[in-house]
Amino acid sequence: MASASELMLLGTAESPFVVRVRMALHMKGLPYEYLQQDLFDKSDLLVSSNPVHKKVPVLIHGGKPVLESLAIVQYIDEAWSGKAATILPADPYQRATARFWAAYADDKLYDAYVGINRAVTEEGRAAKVVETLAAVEQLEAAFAQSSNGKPFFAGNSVGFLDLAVGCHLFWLETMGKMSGVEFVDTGKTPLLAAWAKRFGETEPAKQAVPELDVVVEYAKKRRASRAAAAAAAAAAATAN
Ligand SMILES: N[C@@H](CCC(=O)N[C@@H](CS)C(=O)NCC(=O)O)C(=O)O
Repeated sequence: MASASELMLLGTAESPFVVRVRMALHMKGLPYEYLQQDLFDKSDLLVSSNPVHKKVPVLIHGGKPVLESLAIVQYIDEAWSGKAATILPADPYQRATARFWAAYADDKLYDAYVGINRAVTEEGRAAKVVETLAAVEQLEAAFAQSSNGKPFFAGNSVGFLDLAVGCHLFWLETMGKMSGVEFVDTGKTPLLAAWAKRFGETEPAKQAVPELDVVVEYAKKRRASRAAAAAAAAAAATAN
């Protein structure tokens, strides 16, 4: 049994990758100490624990850092295998498929929706909206295949892929609010829309997902600072 001092999580409230780990810790009923990080002024602990990427989340278990959110979720599942339900599927083929779609969510979906906020032109933003919608449509098909008519990606209860995709939902909602687009739409992606609602009502999601207004404010600030940096760079280029 872990104690909070034995298990520490370095994170930020708005990071989907941190939310994913918090949901896994909640599923296993593990107490932990949460250390909020400032990514604009990184702590010595963050830099020394993750010297390669200097990113959150970092899980520190008994003084040893565990890195990369998907690897951390798998570590939690394996290190506390006897505690609560398992997170990864038992079947090797299902595990491999779940890992494939988890990687898809991080590579394609995350990249697309984050790109909406990072774009500095309307054209760039529109292109990323299209990419996000396409990624969500792929995940609709993945849900149909993985859930096999059951309520969650993992079947009757929340599992690895639910956490892997579910941690991105609040950002899709945030980007949806800011762009006026319903990314997980009951008409176009009905299975995913019903799952998203169901997933949002589960305890792991309720415990870990931040308030939408807070995330919208955060995203607006990030967008404004990027726009200001792009304008300053353009002005400097004209002056030279
Ligand atoms: N693939 C990593 C992604 C982690 C990541 O991108 N974290 C962001 C916050 S959402 C971060 O720490 N960024 C700080 C930086 O890039 O300097 C994971 O799954 O853990």
